[in-house]
Amino acid sequence: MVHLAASRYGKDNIRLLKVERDPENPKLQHVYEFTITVLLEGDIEVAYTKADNTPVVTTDSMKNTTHILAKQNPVTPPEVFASVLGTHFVNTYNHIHKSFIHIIQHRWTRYEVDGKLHDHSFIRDGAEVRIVDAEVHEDGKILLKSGIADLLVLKSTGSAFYGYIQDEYTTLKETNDRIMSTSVDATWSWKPYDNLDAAKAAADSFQDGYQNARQITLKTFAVDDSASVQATLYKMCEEILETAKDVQDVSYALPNKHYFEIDLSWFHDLQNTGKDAQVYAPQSNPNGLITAKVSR
Ligand code: AZA
Repeated sequence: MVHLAASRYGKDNIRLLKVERDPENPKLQHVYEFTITVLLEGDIEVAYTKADNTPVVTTDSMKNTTHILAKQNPVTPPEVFASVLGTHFVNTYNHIHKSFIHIIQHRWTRYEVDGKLHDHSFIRDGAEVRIVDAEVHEDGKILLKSGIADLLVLKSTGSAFYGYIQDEYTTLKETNDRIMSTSVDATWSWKPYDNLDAAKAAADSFQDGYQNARQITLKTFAVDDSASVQATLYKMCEEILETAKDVQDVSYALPNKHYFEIDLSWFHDLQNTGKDAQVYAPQSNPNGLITAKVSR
């Protein structure tokens, strides 16, 4: 005898771009581009087990709903829009008990023309994205996680790595000066919100939380005299938790993007290692992957 142990369904890769006209200056426009996933949970078992579509909110309707609510509501901060969208599904359909909204916000950064930020022109300055995950329960409770992904950084000095286990498997040389590079994937969880109004009231915290986490990540990466990716990661988490009081925990996943020194001494004794290292070999794989979650 088998049974449906878990089920959740919805629409993935819902894409939208919203233009908002600035209320103070009609010529000034703001743009927000999202890729959204909507998933629903509830009394939907018969759709799987009995071929009965009666309880099915179609995934096409989820896409339509996302577009309509984006037109009717502000879409920033994305934490609030995710909460609005998730709340809609659990409030509209009695048999839907939980909704899960994942938003990826793509970068469109206003750029300068003749020394002045342009009113309606933007540049995609990197692959970095802002992430939001909302889990909305039918009693109104909202669990939110925010994050940054694909933020690629590199420092050319200020990173060491020594003191690790030396045994018969070890070939890695200790170093007190190496290149450090990673693609930052950071997530921070907010304290639970009782309902949509409570999440809306925290809108400024979400914006500040994102700006602070990004700035702390970039600054700590640059200024920390790094003993390891692990040690630098922990300092980032500590500082975010110190700054954002409503954040419960912070997680990072940092791939260690290795750049290896190249020994060129075979060529007329050309010195290119240690203090003389200048030309490095970027490695694609394998790579280290350092992860942690730090809580209060
Ligand atoms: N942490 C680092 O920062 N660098 C490394 C590791 C590690 O665990 N292992 N090899 N290189």
